[in-house]
Formats: sequence, structure tokens, C-alpha cells
Amino acid sequence: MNALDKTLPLIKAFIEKFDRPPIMGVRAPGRVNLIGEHTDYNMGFVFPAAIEKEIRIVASPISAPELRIYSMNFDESVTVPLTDIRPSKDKSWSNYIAGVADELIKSGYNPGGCEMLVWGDIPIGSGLSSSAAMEVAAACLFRRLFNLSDISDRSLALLAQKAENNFVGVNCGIMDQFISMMGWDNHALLIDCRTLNAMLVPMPRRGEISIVICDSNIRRKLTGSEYNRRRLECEEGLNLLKKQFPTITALRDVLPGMWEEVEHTIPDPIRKRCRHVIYENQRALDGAEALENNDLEFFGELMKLSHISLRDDFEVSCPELDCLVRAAWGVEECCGSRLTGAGFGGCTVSIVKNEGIEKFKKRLTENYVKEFSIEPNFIVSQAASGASLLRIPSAIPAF
Ligand code: NG1
Repeated sequence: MNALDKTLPLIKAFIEKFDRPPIMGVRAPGRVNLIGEHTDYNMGFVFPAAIEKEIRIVASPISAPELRIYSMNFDESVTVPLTDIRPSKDKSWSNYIAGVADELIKSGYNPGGCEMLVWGDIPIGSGLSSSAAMEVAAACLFRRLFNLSDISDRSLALLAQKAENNFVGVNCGIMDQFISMMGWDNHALLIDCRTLNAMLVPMPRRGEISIVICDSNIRRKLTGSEYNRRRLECEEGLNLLKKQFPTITALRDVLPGMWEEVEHTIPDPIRKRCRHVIYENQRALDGAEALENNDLEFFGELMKLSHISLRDDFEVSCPELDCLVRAAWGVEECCGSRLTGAGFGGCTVSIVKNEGIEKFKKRLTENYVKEFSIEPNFIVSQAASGASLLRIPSAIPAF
């Protein structure tokens, strides 16, 4: 299917809804983190890739100072007055768009009114960042529609993150908006969460391997409280380590060699939490280098070590994720597999040789159904490009 084929149904639905064609369209992808988990809030490195699941928005400006938003997925409409933007309680999907407009206005910009139609195929609540994709798509759309071209991609990603922090009320880091904006076809992105420097790394063996995401269908119930507890434990570890290394300001400053000298002085469970972060940070760096060198075997080993560390030291896995990862490790064509995201449910990410994908899906499904009587869902993707404009034909074909 070419790109326009995917856009035409949105154009048709827009015309039905708003009685005229859209003049502009954007897309922004979801993402999966390949390695570097629970390192972002310790100022360390993460290594995500954008995936071939995305949010699309088509729109046209209007003179009234309001956003008229229609969600195709929810079949719901919301009107947001730009002079008085407030979060919606019952149509919370619209807050990711309204929040971006709010941040733009707070930053001194002047977005105008428009009619928008939103559509997406990123599963919601699976840890694949559908919310960041919606924010980034909205931010790119407003920039283009209202001539705010002095805002750089990087500033726009930061603005989208602020919308999530301030308007939606989720205290996320920058990874999700950054990769949704900056992703590149067939590349993963090593991001330094302290400096925001980022390096694109080509995925090896194009056409031979895929990223396979497996949704455990276990919703992440404990994520909020346990996630916050891990963050506090990392802070506690940092404060203990500062006594021995007074110049450090984040766990990312503690290199494995430094850690080995002092590990015995730190009590559990703080010791285990710090150990995960310090080595995981190194694994993210080593992982980027491994892919750069086409060394999928080493990358797979690092993924395995990452999962074991998340399971035993950071203690954020669960029996369901462990079952899926164990099954994946047993498939010959699987180069590496681990849980991805915060943990406590959600998805695993694996790198699988294309010829083994069907066998991989079958094996994971059999094992998982046998142990938990739950069917997992799969997404097979290549690393995708970041946000971009959609081609909207000037002559709309007759529908
Ligand atoms: P997921 O589970 O992908 O939403 C969460 C955090 C990330 C990061 C990871 C763990 C949010 C919105 N995101 O990601 O910033 O800390 O856990 O690596 O809280």
C-alpha cells in the first residue's frame, strides 16, 4: 500500500465531517525502546526506534479561534476554544492536542483555529507511545499550518513533552517525543538524556531482520506506584554514592569501574537498583556500538542481560513477561529479546530473522496460552522515520 492509499480514507472522512477537503496532513510514529531501560530519569542513555504504527492528522484552518477535532478511532468530536483551553475529562484523547496548543500559546506563539481529523493504529496503553505520537503530530501540524517555522524540531519535541507534563499531567522524560520527531528510516537513535545529543545508528541486515513487539495483554497496574518507588530508590542510591564520589550529580556519572569499588558499601535493595542503572547505561552505549558494527549476536546478548537485570535487580518484570522472553530466547532465529518500557506488564521487544517470524509467533503464543491462557498480540515492524508531512493531493479523487 502506498502512503497516499492510507491517507485517502482520512481525506474522505474529513470531507464527510467538515464538508470541505483538508489542506494539510502530518504523521508521527510510535516507538519501542531497544535497550536502556530506567536510565532516562538517571540522566543516562536510551536507544529507541520509531515503529511503523502512527498517528495521522489531516486539517484545514478556520477563522474562528477554536480547534474542532474529530477522532476517527473513537468516533467523537471535541471543540477546544483557544482563548480558554482546559483538559477534557471524558474525551481525554483530545488533551494531547489541546495541551500542545496550550504550550504554544504559553510560549508566546499564536496558533489559529482549525478543523482536524485524527486517526491512529498505535495500540493504546501498551507502552508504544501513542500519546507522544499524537502530541508530536499536533505540534508539527500547528507549526506548518500557522507558519511557526522558526521552531526547530528539537524545540518542538521539548514543547510536546511539556504538554504531556503540564497539561496531561504525566511526568515523562523526553525519549518518546524525541524519537517520534527525530526517528529515521531503518535507524535506531541513541539519546543522551542529559545533553539531548542524539546519534542515529543504522539497523543491520536490512530486509533480513525485523523488530517484533509482543504485547502480553497484561495492563500495567502497578506501574504508577512502583515506578515512582524505583525513582526514589535511585535518588537514595545517588545520595549514598555522593558521599564517596562528591562530584556526581546522577547515577549516569557512576561508571562500572567506580561502582565495583564501592558496591559492597550500599545496602539492598538500593544496591540492586543502582547496579541495574549503572550497567544498563553501559549496555545502551555498547548496544549502539554493536549495531553500528553489525554485531547482532552481541546486541542480542546485551538484550538478554538487560532483561535479567530488570527482572532480578530492578525487579520490574512479571511472570508473564518472563514467560514470553524465555520462549523468545529459545527460538533459533531470535537474535535477542527483553521486556521494554517501565515493566509490570506491557510488551517485550525482540529482534528476529524474517524467515523465523511465523515460528517465533507460534512458539510464544503456545507457551503463553499454556501458562496463562492469554493470547499475546504481535507487531512486526522495521525502524521507521520520524514525523513528516503527508501528501494531500490538490485534486481530490471522487470517492
Ligand atoms: P513506558 O513504559 O514506555 O511508558 C516509562 C517511562 C519512560 C522510562 C521507561 C523505563 C513514562 C511516560 N515513561 O516508559 O520515561 O522511564 O518507563 O525505561 O513514564
